[in-house]
Amino acid sequence: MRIDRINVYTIQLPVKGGTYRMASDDVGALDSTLVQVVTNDGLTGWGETCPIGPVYQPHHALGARAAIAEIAPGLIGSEIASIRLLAKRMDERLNGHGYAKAAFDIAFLDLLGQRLGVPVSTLLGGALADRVPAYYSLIVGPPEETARIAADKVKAGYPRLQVKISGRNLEEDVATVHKVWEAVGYKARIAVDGNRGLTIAAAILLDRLCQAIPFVFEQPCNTIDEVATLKGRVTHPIYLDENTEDQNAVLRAISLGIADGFGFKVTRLGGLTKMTTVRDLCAIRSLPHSCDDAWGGDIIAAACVHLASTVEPRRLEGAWIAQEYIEGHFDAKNPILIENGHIAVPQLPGIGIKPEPGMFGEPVATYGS
Ligand code: 0XW
Ligand code: MG
Repeated sequence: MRIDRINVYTIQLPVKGGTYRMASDDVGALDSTLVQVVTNDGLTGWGETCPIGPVYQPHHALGARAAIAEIAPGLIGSEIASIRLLAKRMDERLNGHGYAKAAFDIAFLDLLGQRLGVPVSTLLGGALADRVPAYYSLIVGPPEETARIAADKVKAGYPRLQVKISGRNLEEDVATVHKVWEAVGYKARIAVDGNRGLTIAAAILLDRLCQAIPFVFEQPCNTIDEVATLKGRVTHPIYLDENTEDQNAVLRAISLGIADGFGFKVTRLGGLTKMTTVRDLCAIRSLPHSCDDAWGGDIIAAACVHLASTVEPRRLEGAWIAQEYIEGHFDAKNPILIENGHIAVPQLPGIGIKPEPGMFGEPVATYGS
């Protein structure tokens, strides 16, 4: 099975409700990039990468497409057999840019799964469950309203909530955390996500002012070094998200003991294959983590769910997919759906998503024949 052609498509994914608000940025529509890898024996594999705007991480949609333009010509004619060899080939074309390579990694696993007749979860080591928990992300908003949505989402079955804070005064952040806790109590696990926005001082004060509330503190400050200084000065467990820019950052955070868990993004870590390494490092140290991406449609959602199904359930902080914030699906027959706060793991061979023909329009780039 050799690669004959690579088509690159784009789709705009507008945010339901208008704005997704985080400390680091407000976004209104996300620009997703899809790669379609066509083989000489007529199989088609799909991958996707969709940064949540250009500010959240050092990634952006045009950057992904520029990186794909460097990589794609060198992949034409390659055998889809060894994922490692394909990764090596991509590294020989371009240094870094894992978030673009991730789209290819997903497409290669999709093809290999179809060829072998197994779902991608099997290629990642094997599923431990046939459905995985999701979590709901509450955007930065007024305390009362945030608490009301939190209570609704718990009623809808979500076992975990992420409360976004920062980018405003401390009083509102503290009030939001208290109101959400009063509204949901122990009915859901809570993460409080600063999205890099708090100073060290503000993180310490928020920790003290919410002392009795059980939550994990996600990416409170901008850098790994700032977050490291919080260790021993705050009482809430600390999770890293944005700072885990690659596998090495995860290894460093684990070995320095500065993270109690992680919010992982599949494309930021360079794809599903690279994620299996950090997943296993976390298993060695009993560290919890989520299986998310920053944004994206059903292909990214499926990738997150396949990966999440391979994580020991007691350490799985859920899969975050953008479904609650976007309209429609790529594959009407097999959409990735959150039901009762959980997501069924696709059982079809490959990634389990076949976008409707023509739904992305004409390719923005084509490589090969
Ligand atoms: C909740 N998310 C997974 C979606 C947005 O990309 C932000 C992100 C996070 O945890 O920071
Ligand atoms: Mg986060």
